[in-house]
Order: sequence, then structure tokens, then C-alpha cells
Amino acid sequence: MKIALTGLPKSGKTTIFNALTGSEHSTDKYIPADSINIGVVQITDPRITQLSQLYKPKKTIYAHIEYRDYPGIFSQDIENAESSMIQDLKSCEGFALVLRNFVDDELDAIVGERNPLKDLMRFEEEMVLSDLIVAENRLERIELSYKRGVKTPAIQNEEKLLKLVCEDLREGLPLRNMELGAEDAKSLRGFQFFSQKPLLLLVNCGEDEYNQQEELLSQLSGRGYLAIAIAGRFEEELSKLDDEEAQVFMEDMGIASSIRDRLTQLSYQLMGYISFFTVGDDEVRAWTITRGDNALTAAGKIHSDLARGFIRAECFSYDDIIRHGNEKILREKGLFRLEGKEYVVKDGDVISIRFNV
Ligand SMILES: Nc1nc2c(ncn2[C@@H]2O[C@H](COP(=O)(O)OP(=O)(O)OP(=O)(O)O)[C@@H](O)[C@H]2O)c(=O)[nH]1
Ligand SMILES: [Mg+2]
Repeated sequence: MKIALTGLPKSGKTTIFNALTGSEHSTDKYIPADSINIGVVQITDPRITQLSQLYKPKKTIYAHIEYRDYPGIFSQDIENAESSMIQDLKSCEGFALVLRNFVDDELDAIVGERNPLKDLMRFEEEMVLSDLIVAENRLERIELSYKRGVKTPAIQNEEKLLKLVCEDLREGLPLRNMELGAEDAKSLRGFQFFSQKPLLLLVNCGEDEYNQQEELLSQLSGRGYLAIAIAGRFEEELSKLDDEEAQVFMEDMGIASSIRDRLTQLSYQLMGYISFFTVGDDEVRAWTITRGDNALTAAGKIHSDLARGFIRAECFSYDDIIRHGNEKILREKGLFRLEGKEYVVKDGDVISIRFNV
């Protein structure tokens, strides 16, 4: 999973990135960032740790999230929609938008006073506008191909869909809120529209104001956003301490879990992802799929051969194997299931695919 840390210049993206990844990239007040920082965070799902203790495999493979920290957007230098930075940003599956809500007199002079709601609106407007340009360009090209006599049902469907898209965008509505059937959603995916990306808001606040963000957060969730407060600079400092030391400061602040764990959980929620597991002597491993995906899709995640030659999925739940300790007991108790292609995989399923190619 690739999540972009994006936002206006100096909102604290790199500070949060450093906290998340334990890196030390420059967070200079005066020098605008001009390159992307990339960090991979392993998701130490305790369920994988437990399964690994049970199966004692040669390899234990956790899932991971790749965070990409971008330079501030809407600064003139990267406004060009064709820029490689923008293309790179579009390749991310979800956006974590950092909204500055900390006080800093020097930054006020450079980027203006903090105003998270205004920054959010600005972001949404720019994303919607950029999408509208893409959609209108495509419609113009469709018009041209009609003139050249190319008018297939597929293009006509695309035209119909893009016209609906443009209607929403002209009203300033982000596409992520548009109700789309599975087919339509799929045909729009190729455009990588900005405003269709799942959006998570990270309100970056000062340490002293960390516990005063409820009103803003409830305003944001009232508007349908998934939003949390992060004391960015404080978290960056925490990431330099060992776990025990960090724990003391976290308790002081009323922070329940590490920034990594919080963002991992939110990223899964944002993307609608769940985990299933494969186990054995060789390898215990976590896999990520979308909630609602079936056993065939899960098989394809592991290897395309498994999907092609799918016979059935042998399946039991993480909770059951931990409770009973071995697969033999699960079989005896009828907790070891055989499922077909259409079985909807649940979070925490342990799956083995029977296949034949
Ligand atoms: N007080 C306070 N300062 C912060 C916080 N987060 C970031 N800063 C400061 O804000 C400045 C900019 O932080 P960065 O993390 O570099 O911001 P950025 O969004 O990555 O900046 P660009 O990539 O250049 O757009 C630095 O001086 C940080 O120390 C915070 O939570 N509280
Ligand atoms: Mg930065």
C-alpha cells in the first residue's frame, strides 16, 4: 500500500514522515523541499507474531506500508499538472493530507497564519479543478474521435460517465463521494483522479494544544472526513527515544499507541483493506486485500497460478487456531472449512489454496 503525505508547504509533512519512519530528513523552515522522501514501514501485526511462534517457519513476512513524503503542493514550481511529481503523487493509493494547525510566527510570515479548514478547502478545490481539466480534455478527444467516425459503445459509455463526473466536479464536489457502480469505478480508475483518492486528514498541532483538537476534528468528521490530530514535532522527538522512554511521554500526552500503529490502522480503514494470512513450515505471511474480496482474488494476490488453477480454499480463523493450538483440533471441531471461489474472505482468515495448473 502506497500512502502519500501531501499538503501545503511547511504544513509538517516531513516532520510526520520522520516520526513515522524514524528518519532524519531536513525540516528547514526556509528551504522548500524539492524531492520525495520514501519510507517503508513494516506492520508488526501481533497476529503474525503469534502465528510465527506457533508454526516456527523459516521466514516470517509482515505486510508493509510505503509512505511517500512530497514537497508542498500549490507552490508555483510544481503547479504544472504534467510534472513528474504530480504523476508520482497520482500513483499513490491513498492521500494523507497534513493540515498545519500549530503556531509559528516565522512560518506565519512565510506561508500565512494557520487555517486548517481553509487549507483543506484549497486542497479540495485544486484537486477538483485538476480533475476537471483531465476529464474535459478526455471529452474533447472523444468528440474528435466521433468526428473521425469512431463511435464504439465503450467510448459512448465512457463519454456518458465522464459527463456525470464533470457535473460533480463543476459543482466543486470531489469524486470520492460519487456513487459509482463497480464497472464505472473500474473504468474511471485509469484516470487516477486526485479527488477520487481516499483522503485521511492529519491535523498537525502543537504539543500544548494536542488535547484541544476535538472541536475541529468533530467539524471535519461531520463533513465526512476521516481525521486525527498529530503533534508532529513531538512525535518526531518521540521517535528518537527508546520504546520505554517514549511510553512515559505518550502516557503523559494521552497517546494510546505509536504513530506507526495509529496510521497503520487508519490507513487500512481508509482504504477498506483487511489482512489474511498464509502459514506453514516455510513461511508465515500477511497479505492485504480489500474488504469484500473473494477467495479467488485472495488466491491471485499470492500468485496468478493459484487464481488460474483455483480448486478451493482451505480456511480457518486466526482466533480459532490460537485458541486451540493446532490444525488437527480445528478439523475435529469442524472449524477447518473448505470454501469456493466466491467465499468472501474475512479479516484474520488463515488460508491455503488448493490449485491445479
Ligand atoms: N511547533 C511545531 N512545529 C512544527 C510541527 N511540525 C512541523 N513543524 C515545523 O515546521 C517547519 C516545517 O516542517 P516540515 O516538516 O519540513 O514541513 P513540510 O510540510 O515537510 O515542508 P515542505 O516539504 O517544504 O513543504 C519545521 O521548522 C518544523 O520543525 C509541529 O507539530 N509543531
Ligand atoms: Mg517536506
